[in-house]
Amino acid sequence: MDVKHASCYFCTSKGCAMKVHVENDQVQRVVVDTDAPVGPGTFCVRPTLAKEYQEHPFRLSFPMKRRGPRGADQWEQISWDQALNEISAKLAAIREEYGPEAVATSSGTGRGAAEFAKTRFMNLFGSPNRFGVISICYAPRAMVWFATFGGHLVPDVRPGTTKLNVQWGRNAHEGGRSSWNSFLKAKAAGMRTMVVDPRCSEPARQADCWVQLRPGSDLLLAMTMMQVIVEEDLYDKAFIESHTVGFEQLRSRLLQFTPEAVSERIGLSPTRLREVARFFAANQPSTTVIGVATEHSAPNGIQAVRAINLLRAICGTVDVPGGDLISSPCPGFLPDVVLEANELLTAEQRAKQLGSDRFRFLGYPGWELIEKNMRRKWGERHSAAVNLHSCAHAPTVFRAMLTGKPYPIKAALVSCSNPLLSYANTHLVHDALMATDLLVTFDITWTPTAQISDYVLPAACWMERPDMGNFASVGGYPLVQLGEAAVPAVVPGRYERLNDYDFWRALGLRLGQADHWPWETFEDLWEYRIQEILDECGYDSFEEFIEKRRWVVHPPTPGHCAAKGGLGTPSGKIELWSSILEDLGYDPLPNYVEPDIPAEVSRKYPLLNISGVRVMPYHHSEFRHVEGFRRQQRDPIVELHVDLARRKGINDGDWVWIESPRGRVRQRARLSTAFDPKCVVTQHAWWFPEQDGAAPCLHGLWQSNINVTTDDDPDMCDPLSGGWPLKGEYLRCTVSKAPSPTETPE
Ligand SMILES: Nc1nc2c(c(=O)[nH]1)N[C@H]1C(S)=C(S)[C@@H](COP(=O)(O)OP(=O)(O)OC[C@H]3O[C@@H](n4cnc5c(=O)[nH]c(N)nc54)[C@H](O)[C@@H]3O)O[C@H]1N2
Ligand SMILES: Nc1nc2c(c(=O)[nH]1)N[C@H]1C(S)=C(S)[C@@H](COP(=O)(O)OP(=O)(O)OC[C@H]3O[C@@H](n4cnc5c(=O)[nH]c(N)nc54)[C@H](O)[C@@H]3O)O[C@H]1N2
Ligand SMILES: [Mo]
Repeated sequence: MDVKHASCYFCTSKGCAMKVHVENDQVQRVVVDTDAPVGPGTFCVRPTLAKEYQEHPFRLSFPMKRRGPRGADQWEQISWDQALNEISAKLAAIREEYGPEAVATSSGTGRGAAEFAKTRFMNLFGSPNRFGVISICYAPRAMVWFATFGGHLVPDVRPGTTKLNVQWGRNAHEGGRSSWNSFLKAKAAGMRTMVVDPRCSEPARQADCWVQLRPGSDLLLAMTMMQVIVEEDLYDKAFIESHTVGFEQLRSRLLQFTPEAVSERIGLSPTRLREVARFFAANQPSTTVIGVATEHSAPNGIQAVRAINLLRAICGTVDVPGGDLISSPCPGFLPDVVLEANELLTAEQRAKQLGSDRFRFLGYPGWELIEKNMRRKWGERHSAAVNLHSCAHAPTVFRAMLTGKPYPIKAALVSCSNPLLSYANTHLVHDALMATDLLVTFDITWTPTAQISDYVLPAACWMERPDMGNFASVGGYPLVQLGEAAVPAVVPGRYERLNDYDFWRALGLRLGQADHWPWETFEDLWEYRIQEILDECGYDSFEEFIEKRRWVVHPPTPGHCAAKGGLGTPSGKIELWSSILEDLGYDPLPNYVEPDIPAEVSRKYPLLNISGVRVMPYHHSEFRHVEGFRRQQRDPIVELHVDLARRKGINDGDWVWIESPRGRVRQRARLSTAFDPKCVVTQHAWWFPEQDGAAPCLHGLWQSNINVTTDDDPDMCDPLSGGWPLKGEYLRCTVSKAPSPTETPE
């Protein structure tokens, strides 16, 4: 039996090192490589289910072309050549008639390190309309770092130095097993812990300080903590003096955020707010991880992220040992940004990116300002990749598909994403995708989105391709941790899959891009990216690197603030007052925007829906088809406070309607006392592969998928990122007892 070293992509962007035991090109067993710098330790159950996943009959194995009307679940198996020839001919015709911008791509949470290839394809094709969930996940948080600190922040959890570990709107217990590992280690090493969460999550339960705020009030909390810290003289004057700009403006802004002024909206007493601020200030240096809940809390999401970062800055815990360090690119490695061919998309085409006139921070306007400064600090090989830091605004793209305004979007290429489950307002997304002339889904398994597509193409999974964690390519941590394909992507007669890189290249070759894809295989590409590292180690090839080394790590170091030229921001300092936001026409300091909710809506839908809390072992919409995963949780769960449940006559295990102005779905009740009775906690991305694939069922798409109830009205989106509300004041609902879906499928 062979042991292959692969990079796991069962979840977001981690690329944990795995040992895959293989016999006759078949996976036998997968175990975590505990020697690697990054891994889940012993916490992750997913590797034990890898074999079942890789071999599953629900996987896509050959290209499929629709027969009959869209959604009829009638398919013809075709060859890759036929599929790619027909799709590229259609794309060329659309480009001819409507312009390249009429072709859009959808991206998900970043599955594998080939998103740069999609961007390269689109830049060469001439379209700026790559849209994706990056509008609501990680990218805006990182853009705030870039605008404020000129680089990524990474926690330097250092026993003996770090005093406090903060998890702000983050539940590493379910969502990130490697960070859960480090949370436990921090506790064991005697550090204090603080968790900011409306819900008593597992980290909150174990924390020294749990701050139970009202959903969506993070900006107010961070601002009032700063107000107290400044008023009580608990901030780091020397650090502010030497390394920041805009403190006086910030100080004036803080005056309106006294604990008394914000107490009611946060749901904590002024005394408690002062206690929390003092606890934070007294325990420095600290490290803070900010979770996705902030980005999901329009309209105050991205400015909340700013406020939390300013809080760290005024306490002097950035760029110092035991605090949050500013991360540099990995020496010798070519990051995504140099492979994206960004220079080939003209200014004229960039200006057409949908939604970027309104949501400028995450469109080209914001990216171009940031990129200029990142380049000054870090050179060509900085980590502000376009695929992760600039995109079209998905809700605006969907509306263009439906209305042809401001111009038509005729084709959508979907890969690494499942739009019918992951974007808000599923009815609108469904109608928009149905309105296109060409819909292609390139995925690992059948999905509801695949079911309404014209072409459904089989993607290689992580065991079938070489890959690397996103750290040094976009994630900003100077770690290259590579893996090889454990089994082939093509086994004649059994399956013919392509990895994402090969797919975009193959499409590009058919659309006049032949000069721009010199790397024939994904392995060639990796070899090119690590050539300097290979030279330094004296290795000849990618294969030799895998055999002898597999990872290179250069841990970040402190001292960038004081370095010559300073930081990668316009002033070279930490920008408390952001000149980039000012240039984009935004408030350069965090400010609170009052959510605009009609009285009738808040009366009819009084509950705040915390949608999409993570649960192991699922990852968004994935794995529902794998019995080994499903056995661990069969049905979608809505958590209800016992008082609310009692009032509504709902018992533990009952099915429950969750209803909003957009629609209603059913999940099963689990009663709890871990949060305020005005909140409900729902799971997202549920569908049922065992149900009929044909429309209207689409594998149970409409039964429990919480995004049937969420909204993506651009007026509700975050003014900076365009992120749609998935938590916070704008996501309201009501609940009632429902019949079981098996009795009344509706
Ligand atoms: N209501 C609500 N909605 C949410 C959230 C929430 O909290 N609440 N969370 C949001 C967040 S943060 C995110 S990141 C998004 C996630 O949104 P998505 O990333 O769209 O997640 P999935 O819906 O699971 O879709 C991923 C698809 O990619 C496929 N896939 C996996 N790996 C590969 C690969 O290597 N190649 C190819 N071609 N395909 C692959 C999977 O099989 C799956 O069908 O959901 C968002 N949606
Ligand atoms: N098992 C599993 N793990 C995953 C994923 C998955 O689908 N499944 N998805 C991955 C992805 S793409 C992402 S983005 C991450 C997300 O992971 P996290 O960033 O940890 O996000 P969540 O788990 O959605 O929420 C974390 C906590 O935020 C709290 N919260 C809700 N609203 C608010 C609020 O307004 N303010 C504050 N401060 N807290 C709030 C919730 O109660 C929850 O406990 O998880 C990743 N890991
Ligand atoms: Mo995410």
